[in-house]
Amino acid sequence: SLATALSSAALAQDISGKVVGFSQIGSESGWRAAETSVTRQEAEARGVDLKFADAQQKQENQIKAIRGFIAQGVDAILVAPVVATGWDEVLTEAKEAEIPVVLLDRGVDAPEDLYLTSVASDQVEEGRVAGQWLVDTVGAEDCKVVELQGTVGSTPAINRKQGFEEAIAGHDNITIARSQTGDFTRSKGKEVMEGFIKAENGGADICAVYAHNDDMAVGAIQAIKDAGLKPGTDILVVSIDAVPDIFTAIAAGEANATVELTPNMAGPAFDVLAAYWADGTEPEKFIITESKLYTSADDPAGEYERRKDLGY
Ligand code: GZL
Repeated sequence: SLATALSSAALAQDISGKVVGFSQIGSESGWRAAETSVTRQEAEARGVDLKFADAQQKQENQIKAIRGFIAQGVDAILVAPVVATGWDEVLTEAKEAEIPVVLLDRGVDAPEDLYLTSVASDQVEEGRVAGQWLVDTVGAEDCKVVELQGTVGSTPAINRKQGFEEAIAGHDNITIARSQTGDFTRSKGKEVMEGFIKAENGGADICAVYAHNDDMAVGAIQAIKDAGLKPGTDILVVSIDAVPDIFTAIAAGEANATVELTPNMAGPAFDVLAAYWADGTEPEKFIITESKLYTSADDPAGEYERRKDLGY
């Protein structure tokens, strides 16, 4: 399992018995559920006592949880910050309590000395990879795109929009006609796509949907089918996360491309914490995970098998 992929350095620095608080956003997407599952596995493999708090996507619940961890005197705090702003005060309280904070999978607009490190993908690059796939696929053909954005104010939503726009800039045949948040969920993604279809001639004028995560893409696929259109051919589908269900859709020809986001942000987090606890080693401030493109040419059925047991 992922837990056996421990780096030798991490194994060398025994951190069993450490208590780590984890302020998780919630379970808005399959990817988030997998991140939680893998984090529990990585903690268990290291003998770390993980205190888990689910915020139901509310920042105030995350702030409350972090204050609780500080009061408990935990050895470190992991935070997946639901939005980018509003963290300075609570992160300062953690710093004053000398409790290291590691950010997972999203960033914050706060001074970098308020957290030990951030483990995340380059979300602008994810958007670029998705946009470049569309540029390469449509060539000179006109292509009207509709965009399902992630959670408003979150770094993935801001950055994935920026990256996609960078990739299609200079290709005037590709335009983003409509863009709205689906909050990273299947249900909202389906609902917003239904609105886009109604507004665009029953979907006949839509060439592609770009979804900031696979869950919204899966919702959009259902809306496209309900409208009597073929997802993957009448309307191209490109998204991000590489969850098992998007590989099922790609194998069926109902989705076209996804950009991988590893759910294992906790492994690198525990590795740098082990070094920090051992001798105060300060890690690099940003640990960037890989963003790999997958299409129907990349054994989607096999990729489904490789991911199906990771807790999505
Ligand atoms: C991105 C992460 C996003 C995923 C979504 O790093 O924060 O949040 O892409 C999840 O699936 O909801």
